[in-house]
Amino acid sequence: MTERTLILVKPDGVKRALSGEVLRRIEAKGYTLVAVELKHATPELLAEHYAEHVGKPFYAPLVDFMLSGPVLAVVAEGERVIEGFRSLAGTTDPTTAAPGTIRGDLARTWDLPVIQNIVHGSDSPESADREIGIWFPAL
Ligand SMILES: Nc1nc2c(ncn2[C@@H]2O[C@H](COP(=O)(O)OP(=O)(O)O)[C@@H](O)[C@H]2O)c(=O)[nH]1
Ligand SMILES: [Mg+2]
Repeated sequence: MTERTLILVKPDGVKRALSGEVLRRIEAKGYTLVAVELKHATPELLAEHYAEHVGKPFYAPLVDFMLSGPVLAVVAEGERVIEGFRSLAGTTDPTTAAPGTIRGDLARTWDLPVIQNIVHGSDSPESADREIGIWFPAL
């Protein structure tokens, strides 16, 4: 079943010039790019995007981090792309993310309390629909 997912190259990835590397891995896996746009988040947009995390101890540092520079917003399409991209991304903590994954290969902890892990990927079809609507309302 073909589906779509929302991927973000977070400000750390854009600053470190890894946007192309992330796009390369998405395409090399065989997924199709549907939309790619450099955007600046806002506090309001992030409160929607990270609704499940509002109020958690790491929410404020996470928002500061996500506002610290542009993000590359991407919609990718393919068979089971939601799970597939999460697998390409690796686990949340980049220190222990598996080598071979984007986070495992390219990210590490620089300055807590922010976990800088290069990418975001939707975690379910419901999240993907919701997040694509937030970042690309015209799609
Ligand atoms: N400092 C800190 N940041 C976190 C923590 N958990 C999550 N984050 C950050 O918040 C983002 C969203 O968290 P989550 O949805 O759980 O992880 P993801 O789906 O793997 O990105 C993560 O990618 C991290 O950047 C935490 O325990 N501490
Ligand atoms: Mg998540």
